[in-house]
Amino acid sequence: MSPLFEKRRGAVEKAHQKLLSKKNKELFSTNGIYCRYKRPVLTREHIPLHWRFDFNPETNPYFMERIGFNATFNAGAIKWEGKYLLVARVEGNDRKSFFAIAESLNGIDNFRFWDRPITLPQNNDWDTNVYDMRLTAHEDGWIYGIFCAERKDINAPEGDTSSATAAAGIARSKDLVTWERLPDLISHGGQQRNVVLYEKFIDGKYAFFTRPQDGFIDTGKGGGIGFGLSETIENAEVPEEKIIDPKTYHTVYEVKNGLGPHPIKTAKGWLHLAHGVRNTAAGLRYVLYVFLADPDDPSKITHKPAGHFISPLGDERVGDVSNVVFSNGWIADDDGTVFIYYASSDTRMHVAKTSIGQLLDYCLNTPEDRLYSHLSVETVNNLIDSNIKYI
Ligand code: M1P
Repeated sequence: MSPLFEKRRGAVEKAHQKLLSKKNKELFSTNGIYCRYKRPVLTREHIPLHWRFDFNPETNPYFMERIGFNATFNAGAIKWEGKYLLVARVEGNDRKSFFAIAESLNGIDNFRFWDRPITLPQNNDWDTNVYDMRLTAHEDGWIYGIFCAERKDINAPEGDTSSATAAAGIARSKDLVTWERLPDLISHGGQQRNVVLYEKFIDGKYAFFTRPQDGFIDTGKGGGIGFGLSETIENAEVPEEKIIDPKTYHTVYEVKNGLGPHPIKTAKGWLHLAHGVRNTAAGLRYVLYVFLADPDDPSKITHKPAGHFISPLGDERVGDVSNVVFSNGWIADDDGTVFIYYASSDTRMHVAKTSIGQLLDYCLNTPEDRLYSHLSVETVNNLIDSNIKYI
């Protein structure tokens, strides 16, 4: 064994262990709605060394990395056997992303990947790329992962090596290790990303939150968060999709939006987390927003605070796709604590902590977007007026 191999292996392993055992720190929150944590919870540096290095000194005398990874982001989340699990989108240097589970005992630090990434079975029409899994523990007894299955657009003109199509892939598991692949969701609303399966049957059918769009990036005449029912999950098809939260001029979801994780059930309704996209001179800006839906109908919005809930801040603003926060995973604990897992700039994962009480208060008492500047001023003046006797 070469001294270089030994020296480098020791140094790399030490740095990795140090990273995995670092504690996280809750940061003070001025808005009082949620608090961020100081460190990202998952980065590409968290990826196990045995996925990256050849540990054979004969074939890797310099102890060099053989398989490089670019990012870990857009993770689904679930509490499983007392542990906080993230199903991360792991992106290799080859640009392909796949799913891998990382677990933590407290939900805020020391996330460690399981031994191997998820082996996702393929249907006849292979996926080129898969990402952004939303997890649902359905009342039928399965845990479903709904994700974007991306393939080359076979109708693209010759020479166009970029155009792609997006569909909602469906896989299910009972142990999160072995996954069964089902046919992709059939939608008549065009392409699909950001699809979420609702946990209960509605009229004996599977219910999906969708995001129909005309193209791969542009929603075109489509767009908005949709909702549709499917007779079966084995050959899922939503014949109709009603738009429950449309994209809207001069809002934070003017260009497009999409549901994040599965909604959380509360006494006052279903809490939803979504992302909204607007255009700027610097490109698209992705933020998160929250809304509340009827306790008996998760597709009927009852309260919707104005503007963003979380926007990219500080270091979060910079990454592979800058000015983006995106979430497809949150976990509500039995004591009402809610951990929101969000990615920044398509690069790394963070956690923010809040509670069901805070989220409900936020939804019920934050003014709505009244869509005109002068009405925003009126809303501010209303608060000032009501504060006069207290300050
Ligand atoms: O790059 C930002 C996000 O873009 C897409 O989201 P949407 O479908 O709403 O445009 C997704 O590809 C997502 O993975 C990515 O984070």
